Amino acid sequence: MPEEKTTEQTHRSGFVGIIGRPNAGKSTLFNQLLGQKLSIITHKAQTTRHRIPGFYSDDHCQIVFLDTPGIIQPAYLLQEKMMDQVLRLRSDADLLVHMVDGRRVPDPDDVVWETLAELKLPVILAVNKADLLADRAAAEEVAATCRERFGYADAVIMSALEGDGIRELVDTIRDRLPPGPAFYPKDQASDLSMRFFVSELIREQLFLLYDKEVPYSCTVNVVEYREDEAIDHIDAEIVVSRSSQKGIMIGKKGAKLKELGIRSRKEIEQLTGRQANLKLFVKVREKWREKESFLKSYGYR
Ligand SMILES: Nc1nc2c(ncn2[C@@H]2O[C@H](COP(=O)(O)OP(=O)(O)OP(=O)(O)O)[C@@H](O)[C@H]2O)c(=O)[nH]1
Ligand SMILES: [Mg+2]
Repeated sequence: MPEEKTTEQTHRSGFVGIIGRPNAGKSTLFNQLLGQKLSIITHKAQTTRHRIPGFYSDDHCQIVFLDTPGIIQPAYLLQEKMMDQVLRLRSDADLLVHMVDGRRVPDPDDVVWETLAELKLPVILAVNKADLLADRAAAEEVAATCRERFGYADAVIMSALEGDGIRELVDTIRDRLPPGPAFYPKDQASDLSMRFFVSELIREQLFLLYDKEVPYSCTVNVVEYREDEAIDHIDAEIVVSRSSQKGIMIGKKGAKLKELGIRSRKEIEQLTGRQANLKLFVKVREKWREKESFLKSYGYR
């Protein structure tokens, strides 16, 4: 039987927030859905700090996925801003995907359940990291436990890392979206600037290269982005929150900062497909994570 043709009346579109505890695999899923690396991924918790839109388009639908920071109980203003990005979904999203690391179902008193209730939207459960579970039955058991704690509209078992279950998830989402036209041209992937993606790639390498609390005390700010014919000239500040962190950032004879620059440049060149001349500077902004004006100027609104 020929596939039913999508018409203006049957085309679907909507906004879908991806939420869950830190490290559940939200950004891994987001990138898999979009077929490209828009969000940064590390093995460390609280990698994502912003709400990042990514546009999934096919002949039948357009889904604006919103990657979000992991849900936590905020301890300082930056974390409050991160949680605002999640709570804002209440008015901006049609539907949520709640991603759970199959090995770590949140406890009944976890802030995640409260947040889900607060958002008042239909939620699809995604039991992730199925590749690390014994078998399908173990994943089904995780889904059943989650369903005792929240009234999900549907559930999917997946491995975002291996790309398993992605198709099923997209089909499940599409069936629940309202009819409507595309919001963006179908070949567009996001509406954030190249400056933003570049600063994120540097932050990713920073998370991977530095230990303990240092990555959590830093942000990256692209201050100059100039395209020449053959090469992009990019200047970026690494902002730290204490003067003692400046030395750690730079390392002996500047070796650590140099390494960060080399690794970041490779990632940036892969994203842009162009040569990059990247310069990094370290700047101390005492307690920037707790100050509204700094947060605002570094894009944490
Ligand atoms: N084995 C396995 N690892 C996964 C899977 N999905 C994600 N990971 C890993 O889990 C870690 C966290 O992944 P992220 O995608 O950054 O998780 P996140 O939920 O976006 O984390 P935050 O941004 O910190 O909230 C990374 O090391 C991923 O490679 C999966 O399906 N299987
Ligand atoms: Mg993330």
